[in-house]
Amino acid sequence: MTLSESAIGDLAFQALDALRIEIPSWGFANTGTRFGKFVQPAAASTIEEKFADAAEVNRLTGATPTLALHVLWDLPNGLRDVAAVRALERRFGIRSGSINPTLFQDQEYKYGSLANPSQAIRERALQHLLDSIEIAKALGARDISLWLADGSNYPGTQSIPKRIGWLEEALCAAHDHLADDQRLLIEYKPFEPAFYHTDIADWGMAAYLAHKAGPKACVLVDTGHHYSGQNIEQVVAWLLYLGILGGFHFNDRRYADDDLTLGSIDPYQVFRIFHELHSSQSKESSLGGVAYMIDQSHNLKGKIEAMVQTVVTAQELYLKAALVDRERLADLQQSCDLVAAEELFRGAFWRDVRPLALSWRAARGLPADPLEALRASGYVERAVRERGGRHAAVSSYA
Ligand code: AFD
Ligand code: MN
Ligand code: MN
Repeated sequence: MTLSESAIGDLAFQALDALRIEIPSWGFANTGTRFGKFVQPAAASTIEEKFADAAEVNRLTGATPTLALHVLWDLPNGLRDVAAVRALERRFGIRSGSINPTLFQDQEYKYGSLANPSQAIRERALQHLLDSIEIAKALGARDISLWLADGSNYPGTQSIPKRIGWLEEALCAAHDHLADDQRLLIEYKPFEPAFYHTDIADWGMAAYLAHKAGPKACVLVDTGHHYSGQNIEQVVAWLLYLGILGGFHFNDRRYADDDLTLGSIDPYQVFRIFHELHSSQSKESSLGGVAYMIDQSHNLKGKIEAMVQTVVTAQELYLKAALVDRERLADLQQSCDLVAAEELFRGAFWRDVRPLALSWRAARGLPADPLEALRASGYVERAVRERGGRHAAVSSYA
């Protein structure tokens, strides 16, 4: 028995009401590649502008109430900046989201931070992590989202096992510092900026370190942090099964950690990832515990336009996956009715959910087409006028 039209409508509204996606402060600021940066006149350069941009994305999409912050970049004075951030939260109606320590740009982290051979540098890095946890407590932020660039560039230049030991020590100390309602999300990445070994290079390493650190540690899956051909939805299924999936950094990749717009290269993979999440929900695991976060900062696309694009794409793919008839699929899987199972699964991917999204937006008082509404709002043009003097004029829609 297939899903009725009214059941589909109800499921669609439930899915879109439930989907909350965190946007990154760094996604609104000028960034670039190691080959250079093309500055944008509308780019944000203050935390106030980042909150303003986040509020605009939330006004347009209705799905992005929290803003991920990067310590040092967004809170250069640490705890002393918390009051100002709180005021911005109230002013723009956007809450602080995950707190991201910054352990990869200071000169002394050249040979690593928490896994640096120098005990003094390891201690300094750990202190920054503990300070970041304190900032998260002061902001009422649940998640500390940790990515380390630690690694090495040449064989034989570092002891991998010693670095594992130093990471265990640091992450156990950090875990003990967490409040009861906080979590430490450990992100993995196969390479870059380290090009021979990265200390936390895959989900197994991150899962081990999370297990070692304690029950409030979990794994963060950045969808761009996998080798070509890797079955990411299988990793997601394993982490859900183990109960240690903390969340995602959404973006897309063609070759490496390209931070392209989610779904721009492989939307079917995003659909398959969301299917694993919806399926785990049917196993009473708490989907609410999984943090959906975007990690992108476009060099060429207009910053706010690209963020709206990512959110709308995530909503559509999440909705497609929500409408898989999972009961029927389970029966077909059980009976190994391969083609029928595949046709049901990929048929859900090919369903055009834009009419359902449109009626949800209408029901929630949101613009029918968030991208068009952004263009019609003149928000970017105002930002260019207010901020553009800082940079060479480059059209943000070029
Ligand atoms: C870079 C890293 C990693 C991290 C992000 C924010 O590759 O994804 O989460 O910066 O610090 O993209
Ligand atoms: Mn990331
Ligand atoms: Mn990345």
